[in-house]
Amino acid sequence: MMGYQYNEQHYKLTAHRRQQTRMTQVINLSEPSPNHPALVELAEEIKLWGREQGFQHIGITDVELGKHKAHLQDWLDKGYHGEMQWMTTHQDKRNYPTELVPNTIRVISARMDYLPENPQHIQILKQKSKAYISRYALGRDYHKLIRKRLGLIARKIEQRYQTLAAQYQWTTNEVSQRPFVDSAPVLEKAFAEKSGLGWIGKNTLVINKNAGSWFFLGEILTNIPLPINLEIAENKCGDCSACLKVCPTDAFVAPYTLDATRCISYLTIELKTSIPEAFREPIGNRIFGCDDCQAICPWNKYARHSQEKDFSPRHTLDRSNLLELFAWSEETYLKNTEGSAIRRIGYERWLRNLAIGLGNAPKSDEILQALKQRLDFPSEMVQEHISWAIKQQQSSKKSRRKIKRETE
Ligand code: B12
Ligand code: SF4
Ligand code: SF4
Repeated sequence: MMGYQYNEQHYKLTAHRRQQTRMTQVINLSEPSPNHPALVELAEEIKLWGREQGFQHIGITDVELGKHKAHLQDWLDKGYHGEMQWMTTHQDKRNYPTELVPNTIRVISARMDYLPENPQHIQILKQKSKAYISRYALGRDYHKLIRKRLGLIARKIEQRYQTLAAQYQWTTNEVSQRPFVDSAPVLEKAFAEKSGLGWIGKNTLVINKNAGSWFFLGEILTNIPLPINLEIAENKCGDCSACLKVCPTDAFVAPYTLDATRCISYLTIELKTSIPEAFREPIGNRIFGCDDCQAICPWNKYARHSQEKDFSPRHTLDRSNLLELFAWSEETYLKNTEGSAIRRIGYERWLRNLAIGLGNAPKSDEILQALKQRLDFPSEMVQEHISWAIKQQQSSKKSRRKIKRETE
């Protein structure tokens, strides 16, 4: 804390000078206010530093979550989080960021685009012998990259703020900040919307009218009273409901509400156990995540391709054959997914997901043989999925590409 240094010399000043000094004391002891020109300038600098670090949009907001707290509670009460138990813990931290990082009063939200050049979603989804991997997971894991870049920005903010605090003799010169990406108890989409990065669409993702939704979010929680964004982006979903209709597993209970337990992203990435049979055919060749409710969104015609080299597809994962990936040994899997988000599901779930893809692939002896050869893999879950895939390969029934909630 910066304090005013009381000095005996003051007594020697004339009455006039003494009054002047008292006025200066008041100014010296002031708290920085969000409309202080130096903080307005700092907010602009943060946006510039964001661009330098590869972020396309930075916005600043306060910590009030309003309606989002109730929405989250309702979602959890209905069990839409499934096995994601971590969504039910630390609710105080999720609802009140100051419980996560003490003294937080602002959230600096950041957007980083990830769509690679020539994403070919539809082409790969249609070629059923190919593996479809969500376009966000083709390159380097975004968590480390974004957290590191946000950390660099946070350090710059701290240094600049401390210089300003000394210059203006603000009472608070201690900076408390932390960067977050994805896995922490932070309602990232709510803060992004409040920061002006876009609106939360019916598909529950944040959409920007000039950039679509193919981006990651990250944030810095800070105690610096920066000026906040006051303009929330207008919701431009209108009468559209394309995302709700396209979902292969009918995972949207209503616009803006997703039952995660039906979402292919949850089933292939989050779910650690067996994938319920009803969802296996609609999963098709999606072996890691799903992009359908984004790919269909008309606002994504404005999406920009990422310039980030680290997000470029590795090991041709954007267009690999299912059989080729199924042939990877655990060692190859670990080597080829090093530093990638795909690593987190582990080899067992990797094979589980690939077995579903192969069960849905065009009938072929090569696939049947490859499946049979793996039947001795030491995991009951994998064996059961392979057996299912073999049955599918041998069946003459046409696979269902979609299921509806009511028909279950
Ligand atoms: C849990 C989670 C999932 C779960 C659940 C998804 C979900 N919709 O909640 C699963 C595993 C299914 C998932 C999937 C995906 N995810 Co995800 N996921 C998260 C995570 C960790 C938490 C999200 C959360 O808080 N959910 C809780 C529920 C309650 O939120 P919600 O349904 O969106 O509801 C909010 C609002 O919509 C609103 N609301 C709720 N109900 C209603 C009702 C009405 C009427 C209204 C008006 C508003 C409203 O209030 C809620 C609270 O803000 C965030 C990271 C983070 N820490 O925030 C990433 C995050 C949301 N995921 C992300 C991504 C990229 C994906 C996928 C595209 C990945 C993929 N390709 O497979 C898919 C997309 C699926 C989809 N349509 O959402 C990005 C989204 C970026 C963006 N542009 O918005 C995030 C922000 C990660 C990141 N740091 O970039 N994800
Ligand atoms: S990611 Fe796929 S499965 Fe999940 S809600 Fe979107 S379209 Fe449905
Ligand atoms: S597809 Fe249509 S309804 Fe869905 S998020 Fe995009 S604009 Fe909104």
